[in-house]
Amino acid sequence: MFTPKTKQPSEMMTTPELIAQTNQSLLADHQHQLYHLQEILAKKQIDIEPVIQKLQAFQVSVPSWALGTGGTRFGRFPIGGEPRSIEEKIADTSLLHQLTGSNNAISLHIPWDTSLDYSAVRQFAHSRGIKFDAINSNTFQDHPQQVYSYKYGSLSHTKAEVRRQAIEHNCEVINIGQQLGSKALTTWLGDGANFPGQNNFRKAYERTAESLQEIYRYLPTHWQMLIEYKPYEPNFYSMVIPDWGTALLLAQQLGDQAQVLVDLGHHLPNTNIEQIIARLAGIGRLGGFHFNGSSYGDDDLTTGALKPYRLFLIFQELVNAMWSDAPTNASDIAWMIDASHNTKDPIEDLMQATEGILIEYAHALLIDQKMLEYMQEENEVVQAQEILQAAFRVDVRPLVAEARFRNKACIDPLTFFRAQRIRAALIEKRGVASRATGL
Ligand code: RM4
Ligand code: MN
Ligand code: MN
Repeated sequence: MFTPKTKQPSEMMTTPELIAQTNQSLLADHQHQLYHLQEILAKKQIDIEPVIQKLQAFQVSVPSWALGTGGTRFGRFPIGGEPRSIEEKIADTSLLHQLTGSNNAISLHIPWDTSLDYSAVRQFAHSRGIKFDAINSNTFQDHPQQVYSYKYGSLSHTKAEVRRQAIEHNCEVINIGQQLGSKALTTWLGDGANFPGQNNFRKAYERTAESLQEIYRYLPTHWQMLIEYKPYEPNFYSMVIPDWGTALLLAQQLGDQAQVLVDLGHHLPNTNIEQIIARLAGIGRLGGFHFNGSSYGDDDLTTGALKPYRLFLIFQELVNAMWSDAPTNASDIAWMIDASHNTKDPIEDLMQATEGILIEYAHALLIDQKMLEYMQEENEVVQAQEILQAAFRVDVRPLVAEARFRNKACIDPLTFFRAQRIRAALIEKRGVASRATGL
C-alpha cells in the first residue's frame, strides 16, 4: 500500500525559489517585449489585462498515459526516467505544472492507473497541487483479470455477458473517480467492425445505447458522462460511435449529464472542426475536449505544431460562445491534452502543447467579437476575414509568458527544464529502463 511521505528536497526536481531566481534573469527582456506588445495592441484599443487574466485561469489537464514515451505498433523508443506508478505520474504532472502554471490536473485511465489505496493517492495529489480531471474507462483492450474478451466489442457486443462486464468496468471506474474527486467519466469505445457484414449497424448502436443507459443510471448526480467519437481505428470499416452526430444522439437519449467529447485528431482530414464546436457549444452539449495535432487522423502529435490556424478558429468559436452566452460555458469543459510522444521527451512535448494551446487561445481573445458580428451581419466578407487574420498574426508569446510569470511559473519553461537537467535527474532516480503504463 502506498503511504505518502513528506517531501524530501532530493525528491523535488525544482523549487519555487529556483524558478523565481531564473525568472529574474529573464525579466528585463520579457518586460521589454511585453510593453512593446502592449503599446501595439493599445493602438488597436485592445487592453492586455483581461487577456492575461484569462490565460492565467486556463488549465488543461494531462493524461496519465502521456507521461511516458508512446509508440506506434511498429516500435517504441523509451527515453528513461518514465513514471513507474500513479504517484510518479502525479509527481511529473506537478513538476510540469510548476513550470507552466497551466496544468493543474491529471486524467487517469483505468486500469492503466490502478492503486490499492485511492484516498492515499488523492492526498498525495493534493499535497502536490494536482486535481483529478475526467477519468477514462478502457474497454478497447483485454486486461489480465477479465473473464470475457473485447475482441468483438464491449458495450456493443452481441453477448450480454460481455456487455455486462464492460458496464461493470465503467461503474468501477466511476467508483474510483469518486474516491479521487473526479467529476466526469470519459468513454471512448474501440467497438466496430473491420469487414462489411460483420456488424448489424442498427443493433450495434442500440446495444451501445442500452449499455450506456445503465452506466448513466449509475452516474452520481453532479457528474458528467463524456462520449468520445472517432471515425476509424482500431476498427477500419465501421466504428459504432464514428462521429459527433452519433455521440450527440446518444447524449440526447441519455440525458443532460451526457455530453460530447471532441478529440481534435478524431476527424477525417479537412473536417471543419470549428463548426462542430460551434454547433455543440450552441446547444450546451460540448463537455470535453482533447487537444493534439494531426496530419491524417489520430496522430496524437503536439498541439499547434501542424495546424495552428485551425486551432485558433476553434478557440474563436469557444470565445464567441462565451461572449454570446451560449449554453456551453468554457469553464465547464474538461480540457485535456491527448497526445503521445514517439520521439520527444514527454514532459517537453507537454510544455510545447500547453504553449501552443495558450497561444491560440490568446489570439482568439484579441478578436473584437462585436466588430466581427457587425461585419458578419453586414456581409462584409473581406473585413470579417481581416479581423480574424489580424488577430492571428500578432505574436502573443509575451502575453502567454506574462500569464506564466504571474502564476509563479517559468517565463521560459523549456529552457528551465533543460538547464536544470530534469530528465537526467529523473533517469537517475527511476532508472533508464523504467516504463510507464499506457499505450
Ligand atoms: C483514443 C482516444 C481516447 C484515449 C485513447 C488512449 O484514441 O483518443 O481519448 O483515451 O486513445
Ligand atoms: Mn482522445
Ligand atoms: Mn485518440
